[in-house]
Amino acid sequence: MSTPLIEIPATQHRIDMGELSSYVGGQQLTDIKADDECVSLRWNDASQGHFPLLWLRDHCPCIQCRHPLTRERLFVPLADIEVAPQATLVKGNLRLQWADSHVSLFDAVWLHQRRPDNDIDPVGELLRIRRPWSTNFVPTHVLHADSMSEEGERHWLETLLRDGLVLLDEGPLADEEVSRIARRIGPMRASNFGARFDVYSKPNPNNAAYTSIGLALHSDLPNWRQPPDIQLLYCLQNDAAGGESLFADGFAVAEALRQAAPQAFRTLCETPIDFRFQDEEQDIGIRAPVIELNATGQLREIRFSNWIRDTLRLPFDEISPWYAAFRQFWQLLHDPKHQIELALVPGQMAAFDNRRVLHGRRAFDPTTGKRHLQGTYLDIDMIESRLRVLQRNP
Ligand SMILES: O=C(O)CCC(=O)C(=O)O
Ligand SMILES: [Fe+2]
Ligand SMILES: [Zn+2]
Repeated sequence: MSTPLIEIPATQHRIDMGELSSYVGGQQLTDIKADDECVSLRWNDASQGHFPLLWLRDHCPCIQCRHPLTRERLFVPLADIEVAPQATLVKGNLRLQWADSHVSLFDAVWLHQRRPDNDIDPVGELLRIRRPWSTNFVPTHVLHADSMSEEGERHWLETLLRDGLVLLDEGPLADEEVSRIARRIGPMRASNFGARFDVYSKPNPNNAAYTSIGLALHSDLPNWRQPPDIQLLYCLQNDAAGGESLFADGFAVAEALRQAAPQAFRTLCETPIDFRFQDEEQDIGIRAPVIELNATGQLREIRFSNWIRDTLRLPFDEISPWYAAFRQFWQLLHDPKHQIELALVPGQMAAFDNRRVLHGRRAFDPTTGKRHLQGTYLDIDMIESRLRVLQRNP
């Protein structure tokens, strides 16, 4: 893991304390040059950086430019800066005195990490590393007890981002443990099923999950504009016959579809369809494609749930091709080469990326025993946030 980004508050703190020595073990500045466009810096590891004047002025960490308590920016960069500041080295760090005599002190390591064209954000990097499942993918298991240490927590969250699925093993058989795990990371993302939901067969179900029927691979809440990013499913009881869990990497399978049947792939990307949930109190719907790409053609999200697909409202000529494309994607997803199956044991929790990895379960027989899962959702922002916080003390 690379060095975490040091933050403005840390810089500010050291500057306030008059400690302008560089971050322990970090780079120091050796050469500085300022003109009326930019400040050019060289560090003792021979790296260089060029910083436009307005960028530096905008990032001044002093307490007039950043709120001393909230650390948020106060300075507003509206006027261009066209006069070279006086630049001096102070114990390997940078001091700038601007034409209006405002003084900015910058930490050498802070600048090094943020030099233009060399932008790194270790957690951002991590998010870009999504490793598609191979055909013999086996999910990583982390012991619940290990996930309680900072290192173990980092490991399971990083695995979750990388693989889109991770299992926590041997947790307590305790009501609400899923909520405690979630809250360590961030607020639970509520939906029309509540912030924390129980999955067992209920007398008057408003959702297929609350019956004992099998659930084909699906994503949760594709009928929402912003479906939940991360789902946690914690097993408390599972001794009914059946009820095995199913998972497939929707992104890996969509890529396989793109290769094998490009026209079907395009149809699923380019055809918005309706998803809708209705019960006594709610009617939540959205029109969106099954496969969504970003501006550069990379996969952004899969929306897939056959039971909350609404009426297929398409022009006559598009209906048959859409069903054909859907069928091809369905068959690939449920191909044993892509779909994995496992039986959750009590005390075990699956965490998965609901917008990438599809989940399902085999039917179970409620007359043979009890099956009870507790679930909740989290925003991926909270996973990233937690990882950044954990990285502050590597
Ligand atoms: O019963 C299960 O294993 C999964 C239920 C489900 O799909 C859900 O709670 O979202
Ligand atoms: Fe589900
Ligand atoms: Zn300032």
